[in-house]
Amino acid sequence: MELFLPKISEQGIESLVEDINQRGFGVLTDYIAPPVLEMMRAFVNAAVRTSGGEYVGFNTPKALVGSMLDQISSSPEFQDLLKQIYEVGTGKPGPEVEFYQVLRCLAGASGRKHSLRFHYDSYVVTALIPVEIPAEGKCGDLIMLPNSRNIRSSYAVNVIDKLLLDNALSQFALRTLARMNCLPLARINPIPGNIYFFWGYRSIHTNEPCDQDKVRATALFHYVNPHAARSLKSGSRRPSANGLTGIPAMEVRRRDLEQSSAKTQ
Ligand SMILES: O=C(O)CCC(=O)C(=O)O
Ligand SMILES: [Fe+2]
Repeated sequence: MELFLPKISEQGIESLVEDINQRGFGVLTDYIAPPVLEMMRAFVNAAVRTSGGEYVGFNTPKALVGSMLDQISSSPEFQDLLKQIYEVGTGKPGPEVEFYQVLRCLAGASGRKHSLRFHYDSYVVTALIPVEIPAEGKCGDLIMLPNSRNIRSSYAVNVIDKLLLDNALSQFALRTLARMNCLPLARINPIPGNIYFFWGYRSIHTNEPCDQDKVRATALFHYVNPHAARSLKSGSRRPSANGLTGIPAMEVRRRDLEQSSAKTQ
């Protein structure tokens, strides 16, 4: 199927960036055409069936062939969109680098392990395409403390930020405060068809769990790791050969901590 993505005007990009800066996220409605969304859903449903109704994740374009998500990341319009958001948001030229692309399918009891893990992404721009979101009950909102840090000039400071967040005490405190409504959280109830953008590197964020008998699938596109050169030197993990991330949550967090990515290798 041919992929058609709407072209976003310069003004459209500017208002997206303003939204990301002001309220934590920007959204383009009806960005993904219904037949394309159907193909993504068919891919997700087949993957969840194969995994016996449990969590499954993918993190390479190769593993996503047939889902249309590989075509999105290689689309010049889409690449340009993220590049422009980066450029308007940071005032720096957007480098020609590939996205670090992930598809996460939350399902079954294991879906919980992949929820409520507050983190910073390793990449400046995060684009999120909701593929399958439960229509009722707990649907797994994305919650965030928008723009809670700046882009660190030093890799070491970035690691310290992550260590301060990636420990049982901080995670417990954030979960408790979030439950008590004591945090200035931005909340996204993602609507399939739309695409959402936020500064993943700068914002503490996570998804809430969804009901175990439902599927919640989101595709993520990450752009520009500010510490890519440093991450390369420190040696990063490669995604598995088949791009299937069956990664236990701890490893996802370690992956983030180590700044490893498909892109930097
Ligand atoms: O699935 C989501 O809503 C967010 C996932 C996320 O933050 C990530 O994979 O880095
Ligand atoms: Fe994230």
